[in-house]
Amino acid sequence: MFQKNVETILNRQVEREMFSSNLYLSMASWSEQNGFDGISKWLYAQADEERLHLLKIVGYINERGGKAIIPAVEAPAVEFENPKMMFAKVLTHEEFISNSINEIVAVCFVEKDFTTYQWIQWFVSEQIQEEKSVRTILDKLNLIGENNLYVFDRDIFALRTAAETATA
Ligand code: OFO
Repeated sequence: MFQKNVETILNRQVEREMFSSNLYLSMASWSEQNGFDGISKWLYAQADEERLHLLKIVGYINERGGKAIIPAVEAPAVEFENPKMMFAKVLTHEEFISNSINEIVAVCFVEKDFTTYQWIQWFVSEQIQEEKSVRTILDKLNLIGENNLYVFDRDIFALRTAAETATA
């Protein structure tokens, strides 16, 4: 049986994934406006990925006989200081999402919903990868400094492709 508390916290996650997708879309758009085409491409792809996450949760809630709610979400920021500060925000946000997923795991455990407990493990692993790839980007930004952003922007998409190949 699908417990109400599990349904509620999964719907909360639908909202958070939708916000994540919009946040990265806004960052992608800012990057495009400011000439960072590589960063923008990375963030557009990330926004698409977050949308897939929310669709996965919507599908699961409905499949279990619950009711997925498509929410209105808070508007994301539209201005960012620079790529480094922006990616620092991405990391903070992903850490928030990891905590949010862990809270779902905890609710599944309390409710003894071991089906959802097992299903949500995909998100647990995904968060490890997402945090890792953003940390790699921040390390590179720290190494190259502000003067070599052109090179970083040219090469950033290769980092995404490399991370995807490693986890395939
Ligand atoms: Fe960035 O993460 Fe979705 O889950």
